[in-house]
Amino acid sequence: LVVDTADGVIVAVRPDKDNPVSRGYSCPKGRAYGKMHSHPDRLLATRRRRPDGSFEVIDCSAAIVDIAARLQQVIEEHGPNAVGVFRATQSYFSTLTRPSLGAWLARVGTSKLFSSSTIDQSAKSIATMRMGRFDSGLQDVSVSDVQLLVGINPLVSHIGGHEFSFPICDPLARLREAKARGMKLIVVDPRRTETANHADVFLQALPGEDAVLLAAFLHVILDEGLYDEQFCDQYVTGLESLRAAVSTATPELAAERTGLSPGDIIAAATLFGSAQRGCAVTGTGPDMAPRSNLTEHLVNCLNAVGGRYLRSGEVSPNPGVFRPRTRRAQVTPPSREWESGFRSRIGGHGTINGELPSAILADEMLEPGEDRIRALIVVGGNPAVCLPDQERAVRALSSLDLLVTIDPYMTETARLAHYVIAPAMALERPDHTMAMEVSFPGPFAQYAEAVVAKPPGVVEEWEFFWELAERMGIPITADSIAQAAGDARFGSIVTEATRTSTTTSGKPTSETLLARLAESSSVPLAEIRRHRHGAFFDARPSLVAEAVPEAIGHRLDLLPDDVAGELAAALGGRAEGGVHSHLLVSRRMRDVLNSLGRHLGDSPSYNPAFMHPDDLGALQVVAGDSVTVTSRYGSIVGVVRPDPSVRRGVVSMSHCWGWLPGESHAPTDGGSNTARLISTDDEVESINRMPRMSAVPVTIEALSSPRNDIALDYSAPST
Ligand SMILES: Nc1nc2c(c(=O)[nH]1)N[C@H]1C(S)=C(S)[C@@H](COP(=O)(O)OP(=O)(O)OC[C@H]3O[C@@H](n4cnc5c(=O)[nH]c(N)nc54)[C@H](O)[C@@H]3O)O[C@H]1N2
Ligand SMILES: Nc1nc2c(c(=O)[nH]1)N[C@H]1C(S)=C(S)[C@@H](COP(=O)(O)OP(=O)(O)OC[C@H]3O[C@@H](n4cnc5c(=O)[nH]c(N)nc54)[C@H](O)[C@@H]3O)O[C@H]1N2
Ligand SMILES: [Mo]
Repeated sequence: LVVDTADGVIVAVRPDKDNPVSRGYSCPKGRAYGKMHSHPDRLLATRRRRPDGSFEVIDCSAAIVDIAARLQQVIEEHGPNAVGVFRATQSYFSTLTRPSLGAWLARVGTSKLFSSSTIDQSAKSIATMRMGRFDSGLQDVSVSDVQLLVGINPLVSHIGGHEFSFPICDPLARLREAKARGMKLIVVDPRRTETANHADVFLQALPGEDAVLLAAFLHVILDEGLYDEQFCDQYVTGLESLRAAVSTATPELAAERTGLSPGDIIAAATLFGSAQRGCAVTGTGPDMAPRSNLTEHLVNCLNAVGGRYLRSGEVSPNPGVFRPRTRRAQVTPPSREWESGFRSRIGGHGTINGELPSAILADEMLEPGEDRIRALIVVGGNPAVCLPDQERAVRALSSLDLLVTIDPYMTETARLAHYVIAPAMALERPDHTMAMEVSFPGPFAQYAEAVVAKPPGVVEEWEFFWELAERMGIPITADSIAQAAGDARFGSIVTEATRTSTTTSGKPTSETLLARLAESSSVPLAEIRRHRHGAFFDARPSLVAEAVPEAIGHRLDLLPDDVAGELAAALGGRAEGGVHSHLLVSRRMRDVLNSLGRHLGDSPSYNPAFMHPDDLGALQVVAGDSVTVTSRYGSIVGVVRPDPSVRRGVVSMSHCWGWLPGESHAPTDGGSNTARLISTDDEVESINRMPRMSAVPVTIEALSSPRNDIALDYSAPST
């Protein structure tokens, strides 16, 4: 982005034509950055909640002294596991945040780390840890003859990186380039999405049955011999068991489950299987629907039997810059992290990438017990609206001895907090691309100075953890932060050395810390800084290397026992959910990022219930009318909007909207919270306890007083 300033104030945010990744592309959320910084609702100082519920401004350092004392008391009385952290979307966008949090967590010694990823796409981690990973990476959109996209809409979501085939920037241009080369696009989605509009084959499947659909793809591909025998001989195990397991996954069965025709399923599977190169990828759709862990496993099986990975000697598109790595044509075997180490007292869950499942977070706060979470720090997230089962989540957040959130706005979560720390926003701090570099299409790096001065009352997230650690008598250091950044998960897991380091050093500046993290870079930071618009640092193309000797003989496990059981259950029957009229699916909206940006003025003021016009006709409602959307677990009001791109029988609504339970508003003022329709106990996946957050069975009924000018608590509609 290019930012214009006048007298130290942001006046415009524009795309950067000279940036080789974005090439002059920008998304509306990026262009809104200026507004987000200077919005009248922006917090410019820390707040503390008074006993009467109102908030007072307090000096940040004084707040940190209080918070440190209260945390120490909790730890003394109940141990470190009474302290929890929820880190979410905005903690990923500044390089120093997660490593400093990781270094602090290691010193505290708590295992209670939660994040948005276990209510997002952690099925991908489960699948990788159950099957193993081929380290060279997938044949992505830039080198493919075919792409199979299942429940992902990169043209709007900009979801990107090595797991997603698309880079995060300028997805439409990249798709067009690939299609001009002859790439065929297959899209599976209950909505004809912006991405599906470019598909050669669009399968408008009913949601929630992707596992059976993909099993049928495998059935066709293995039957017709459309797989890579040589690759399978060398790198997989379980091929014959998989073949037997999908023998009953006929195109007819998948057709019955998904509402597609057997012929269309066979044609799509054949197109995918007979292409030479290209992979299958998913987004949030299948990972939020039932059987998400199985679905991801079958996606990986499709890629594995086809050998859809880069081979040694091929160009490795993104070897990284700040975190350089050699990609190798070899298998990292299954790891099943959750089977050893810490177990949660709620549900007995192990960790996934060092984190516990967020579906147990509310119970971890509510259920009596010694290591009950009594103090929670929230970093860049809004758990009061994002956690499934909102009522329980808010009850839990309200029950804490100490809730601290670092957030530039007075969000629903902030209103429940004891302290709200006002952070510096993106344009007020220097940063580089270390944390994001896997999302770029090549070895891109950029360093950006702060564009405008940091307002006096705000701190960077890393400074908060630095000062907090110091006040708690467990200092963190530039070295320990760098170590946490050096971890494969960028700040999740921390080594023994970090845990025990006690040497204090003077507080660095952001610049020196960023430089410390860049010491492992393949290009000197000074050289990166010379390219103000960023650059690809690939003087010599990096090639995929041969396997290391220890990795020879490692194989991808196509059908571990637990997956076999899940597959048999999926083929045995639909993921039913009682009597219902529609299936609710998740979706992203263009101008908002989860709960962020709802109040900026340009974006819609609520999250419409998008439905097919014929479904609206059947309900005798018209655009703007209110309906109740009722699941087995809760009920909300939605304001309908006709959308012929949505399959009949499906309602598509975005998440992280709405108010706190009990607050009364017109449905068009702030929208409604779909998390109220979700259970964290029933219909959850094993291992990561992922709730059923898409393909949720709901009954839709017209409200007797359908106009939206009525004020009501949308949680308890008065029909
Ligand atoms: N503008 C904008 N961009 C965003 C976000 C945002 O809020 N706004 N959020 C960001 C975040 S946090 C994330 S995780 C990513 C997500 O990135 P994506 O996953 O690409 O986001 P969605 O638009 O929700 O796309 C999911 C698609 O899955 C479909 N779907 C739902 N259920 C099913 C199902 O059972 N089966 C199949 N096959 N499809 C299904 C939906 O119709 C939808 O089109 O986006 C990121 N980008
Ligand atoms: N029912 C249902 N629930 C869902 C989903 C769904 O599809 N359906 N999607 C799930 C997914 S994929 C995700 S990722 C989660 C999202 O859950 P969260 O990540 O918790 O939600 P966000 O709204 O992205 O929260 C980001 C917060 O960071 C704040 N923020 C903005 N800028 C900064 C900054 O510079 N520093 C700091 N510290 N904070 C900042 C914002 O004000 C906001 O409160 O929701 C999940 N929940
Ligand atoms: Mo997400």
